[in-house]
Amino acid sequence: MTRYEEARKIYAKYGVDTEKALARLKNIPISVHCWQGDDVIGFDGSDSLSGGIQTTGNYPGRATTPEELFADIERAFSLMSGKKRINVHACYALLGEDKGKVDRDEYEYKHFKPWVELAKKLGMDGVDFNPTFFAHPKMKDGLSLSSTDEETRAFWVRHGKACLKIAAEMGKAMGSPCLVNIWIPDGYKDIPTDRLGPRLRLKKSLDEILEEYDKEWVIPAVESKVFGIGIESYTVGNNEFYQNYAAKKGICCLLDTGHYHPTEVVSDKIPSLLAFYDKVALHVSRPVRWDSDHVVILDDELKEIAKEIVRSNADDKVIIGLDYFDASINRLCAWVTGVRSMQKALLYALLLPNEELKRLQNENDFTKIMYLNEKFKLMPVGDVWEEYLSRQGLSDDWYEDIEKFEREVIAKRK
Ligand code: RNT
Ligand code: ZN
Repeated sequence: MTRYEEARKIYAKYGVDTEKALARLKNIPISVHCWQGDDVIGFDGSDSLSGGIQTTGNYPGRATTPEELFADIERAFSLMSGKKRINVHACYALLGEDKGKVDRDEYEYKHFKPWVELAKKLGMDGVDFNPTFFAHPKMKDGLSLSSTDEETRAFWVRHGKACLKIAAEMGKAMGSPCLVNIWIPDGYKDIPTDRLGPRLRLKKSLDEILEEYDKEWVIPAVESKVFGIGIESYTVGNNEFYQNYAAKKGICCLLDTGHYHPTEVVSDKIPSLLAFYDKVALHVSRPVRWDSDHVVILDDELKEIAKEIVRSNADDKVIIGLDYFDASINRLCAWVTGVRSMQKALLYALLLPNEELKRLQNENDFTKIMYLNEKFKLMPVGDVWEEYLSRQGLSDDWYEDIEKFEREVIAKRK
């Protein structure tokens, strides 16, 4: 008997069907962020990051051209399993001869077509998109959509509108709706004297951006945050602002796991939002003491998030995207580790006796819940994971591939 067959029997004893879990896991898409590959720099002219977010580390071989980033993505994706999407930021426009001539408010689908072609070539499920409201000279005093300067505000509104148009084309081309996530860094380093004004300006800007968009192919979302580096005292787009905005507007909330207070968890927010929203989007990240965007690993909170998705039967409702950027280690390894960790967490959750656990809660039997929870921590989930990978021609021994790519490609970069 193989290890998988043995594991299957062990799980079956508790009424857990491993085959069902494997089939479900394969169909849960993960949107992989393009920005882990080049430390969030992009191709449209910026050479450093701003907006209160920061990459740390100097690992050699960062992709500095579209060719390099595409090659890295192709190699990294070859080590990832299941359904995947690519999440692209507007600063990753391939401007070609338009470079220096068109600004972010004039970007068009043609500047992103190569991304769609890459997604198709690699058999991806879809493409997601983000306007880039940072690392750009048109940010005025650190503000974009909430700027008091009408010219600045209008520029960023035009950027948002342009992105929604591009996203509609992306969605159509892929035959899968495109999530467009709006995150802005706007805020103040020190205590503001007007907290309402900037929020009203942001609301007005969002209304203008969302005036018109393709409802069939675009899913707009808004991402809140507590603070950024250098923007510690006040964030215009905080949680209350965006959650109310999204509810009133009938759009989606995006929860970034690094964007809440340290003891607050996103796992508990998912079912609360599902009670009101058709869809909830995630940026799965790993905050270490702050919104540090460490690589996602299989930790307790990731498992809790996965449990909420699985137990709410929200495979199609929770849009899982990753958002981290570690510049201190091999960037491909970072990518693959995050995707695999998310999937391992989902598999772990799928292999729990969820129906029984729910029944026990309703019967107030927390003694048995504790017993089962602890028991299932050491069940042979690893053997089921290996089976999942091997059915897709992959294995859990993938480090050599990374070493090979490091030797043959990364080490040769200037
Ligand atoms: C920043 C937000 C935002 C960015 C990306 C690059 O704190 O998490 O989502 O990380 O858009
Ligand atoms: Zn995020």
